[in-house]
Amino acid sequence: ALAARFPADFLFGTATASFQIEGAAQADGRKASIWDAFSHMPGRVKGGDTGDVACDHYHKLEADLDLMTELGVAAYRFSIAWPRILPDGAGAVNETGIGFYDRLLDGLQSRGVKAFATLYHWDLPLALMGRGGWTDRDTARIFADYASLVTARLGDRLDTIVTFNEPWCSVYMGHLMGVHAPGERSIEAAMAALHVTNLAHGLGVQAIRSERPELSVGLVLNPMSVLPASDSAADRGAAERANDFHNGAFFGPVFEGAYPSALLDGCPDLSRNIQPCDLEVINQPLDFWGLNYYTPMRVKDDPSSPFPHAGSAPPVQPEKTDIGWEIEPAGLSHVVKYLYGRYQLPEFFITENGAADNTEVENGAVSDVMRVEYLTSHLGVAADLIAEGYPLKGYFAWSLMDNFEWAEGYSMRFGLIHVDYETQVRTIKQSGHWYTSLLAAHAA
Ligand code: GCO
Repeated sequence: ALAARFPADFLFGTATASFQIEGAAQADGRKASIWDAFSHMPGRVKGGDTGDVACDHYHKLEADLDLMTELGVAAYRFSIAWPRILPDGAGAVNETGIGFYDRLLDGLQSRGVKAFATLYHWDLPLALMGRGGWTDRDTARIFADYASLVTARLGDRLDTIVTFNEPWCSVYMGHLMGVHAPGERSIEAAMAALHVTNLAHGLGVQAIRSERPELSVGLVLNPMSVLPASDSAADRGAAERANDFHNGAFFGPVFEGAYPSALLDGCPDLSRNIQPCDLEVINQPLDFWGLNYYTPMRVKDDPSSPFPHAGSAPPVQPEKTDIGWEIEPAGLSHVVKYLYGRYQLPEFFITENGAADNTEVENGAVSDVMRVEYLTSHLGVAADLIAEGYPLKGYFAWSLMDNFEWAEGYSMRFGLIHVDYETQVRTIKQSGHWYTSLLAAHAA
């Protein structure tokens, strides 16, 4: 059975992010983040959806914690809304905002659920955007102050802390592709944001460690599982460059203290952001890292496009999730093997994995069979990786409940629990019940 393939101390959990679930956008002193601003701009988010109410988790905290108990998860991965506790990004602390996370952590502790916190899951205080946001070097220092504050005030009840969630998305989707906040489309901005984000990670780790040296610190990345469209030398070259651009841009500085030379050559805007000693700061030893995996990236050589000169190639597997992403569990083992072959990495958790399956409630139940199959096949690969000796310590299903799926708004449902956005009624889906049985079998 699947459950028996995971060691006794393997952690099973679920994950969420503040902006995607909390709502209460103006409650108790919270101010706007770049995602509040972006989602309120016409045409940015499908259906004009915003995070104003989301799952109203801010007001439904206790009931949502009880749902975690009902699911039987051993760990919960969530993020802290920076603009809730430091509404202007820096300066005055909003005690009511901290109070929310106090209640969350106390609630997890009393239920025996481990707390995995992320400092930054994309909700930059809007006040900091006025100074350039992630393209402004000062933001890295300000982030470190925020990291110190959280560690000092909440760190005693955290099992782990993570600086950034998927900086690939906040850097490239936010500054190069323009589909996420702040919606910029510029390689110059993206290269500045890349370096400032990496620097903020390094300064953040230092700040956390000086506040609470015993706290386990990590970084959550969404490395691309880059698969060449063919075996030709040209497509394999494209895959290598795509690895440098999408993965090396983060793994290089964080784990080796250097950007890939092909990236420095291919994106000359990067170098001018780098100051002496930055790479030493970025290259902090980490206790663990988190891997988010959904789908592979297939590439073919495309000399006419900008660096990394890699065009996207069509999917190979016929099945897709409702968001249109190819279902390819082998991509998970591919990326893990590639990364552990290429870098010196500490132990890791799968911090996100899941499927958009928009099955609705019918007669009080949600038969999300595709999600169950998706989770089963990917957990099978996770178990194979453990059997092969990779240091995988836990798995977090994305997501605890349906939520604000960024540019897709509420149209894409990733939850183990269904949310009716009209009534805020929660219904545990078939996948949720399936996860509960898996966890029970594992505990036994
Ligand atoms: C993340 C993710 C989540 C998404 C999930 C499905 O990057 O951590 O973007 O916030 O909801 O990946 O797309």
